[in-house]
Amino acid sequence: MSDAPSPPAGERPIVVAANRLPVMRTEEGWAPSPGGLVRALLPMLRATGGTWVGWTGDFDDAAEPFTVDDVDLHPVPISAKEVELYYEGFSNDGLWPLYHDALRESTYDSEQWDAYVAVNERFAITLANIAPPGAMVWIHDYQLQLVPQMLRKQRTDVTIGFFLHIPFPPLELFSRLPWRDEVIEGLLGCDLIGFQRPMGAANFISCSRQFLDVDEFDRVIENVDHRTHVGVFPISIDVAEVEETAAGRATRQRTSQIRTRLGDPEVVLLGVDRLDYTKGIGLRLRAFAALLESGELDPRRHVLVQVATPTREAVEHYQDERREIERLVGAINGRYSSIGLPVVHYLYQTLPFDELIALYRAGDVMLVTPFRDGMNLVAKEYSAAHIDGDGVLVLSEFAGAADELTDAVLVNPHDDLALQQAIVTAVEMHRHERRTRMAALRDQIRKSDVQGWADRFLAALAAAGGTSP
Ligand code: ADQ
Repeated sequence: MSDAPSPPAGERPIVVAANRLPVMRTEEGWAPSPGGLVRALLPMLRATGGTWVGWTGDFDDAAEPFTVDDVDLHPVPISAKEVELYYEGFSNDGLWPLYHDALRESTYDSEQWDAYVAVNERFAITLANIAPPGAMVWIHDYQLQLVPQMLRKQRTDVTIGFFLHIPFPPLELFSRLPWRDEVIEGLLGCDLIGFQRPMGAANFISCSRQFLDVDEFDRVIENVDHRTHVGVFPISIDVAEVEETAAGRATRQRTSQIRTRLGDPEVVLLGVDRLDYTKGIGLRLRAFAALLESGELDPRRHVLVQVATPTREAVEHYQDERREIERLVGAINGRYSSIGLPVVHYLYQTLPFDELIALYRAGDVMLVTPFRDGMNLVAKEYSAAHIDGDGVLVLSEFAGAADELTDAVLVNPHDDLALQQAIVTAVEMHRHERRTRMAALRDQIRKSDVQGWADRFLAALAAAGGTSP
């Protein structure tokens, strides 16, 4: 415990906590994981001498702190049993479906909850032990919602921020959670909580009022002796990195090679998602099949590439979803493909970043049709990759990205006829309209990249710290 005075904001050390450390094992040792979040936060940690706290991904890994690219990493050990109960169980089979419109039934299990509490406590203890005096601690996502209050009880000198990457559900759904009071109380240990959309912030405020009877005015919650600011910070991507990769010669060559391998179709439709039931992959396949059946799409002119990243394979809802998607792909190909020319190209794989960007460039129409999504970075990456100024984005209204990307073809994915119509609109869109819309999408994305997002969050966090009575 430290009572040392806080250094001024801007010079304050930052400690990030997330379920996973931002690194992966390679043959040469540890390397930074791909992704905009890691690229945005690592330079900041390097500059402030900060630390990232998280799990290495190996069971029971009680490794000593280590350094990658001059950033200090502090492992939190998690056992195989805890991964099953805290991560696959409570986080991904309890909270994940509940926070995504209860699209699947949640498991509420007290043994899983106990593991969630235990792992959150371990993170809080680690943070309390290592955070320098007056540090800003930035905790990420639904796996760690209890950490803020647990940490505040041990360290009053640090400023605590939390960002929820997924939606926060409405009161009617959140009320189902047997440990709803504990989760709200956990989060109210923060000085600042950030959400992707205004809706998430509003839902959290109404749940806090309902279950903890707190006062709130102008997105500031008063809870006994502490003030929590609530804000909206839509996350973004590393625009420059996507644009540079998209402009590279290797990418251009790969893009034209991909189109040739697909049989030089007139229109390449594309889907890129983790294989998650929230992403609406099945829905999209059914809409594509219906349009082939009605003749509005032609298998010789229109092909669909669907990349589905393996994810959470130990969770039953994910196994069911994979079976259903693979059954649909098989059925569509069986009916509409010809020898050597499948109409759906399905990859159940994690791809290198360059390959993903080449695919984005090869896609004339990008289908992003989640039932519910915190933001959806694929929609932003696709638009940023289209440096040629062409391409059409079909985007679900239920993705956070729809608040900003209003020049996409927006669609309610629950309405199957509307989804089919949106696909036809995208495929038939006149070149002039395509280019106008894509220019507007790209302007919008350039205005707020992931570095700006992190800067805005940290500035708001610094301002929120010390405002409690
Ligand atoms: P996710 O649900 O994982 O993220 P998304 O925002 O689309 O969804 O991010 C996926 C990332 O994985 C993208 O950067 C994409 O490039 C990458 N990716 C997808 N498929 C891939 C593949 N086959 N190979 C390699 N990379 C692949 C959660 C929330 C989102 C929120 C983000 C960030 O669910 O709503 O936008 O966090 O806050």
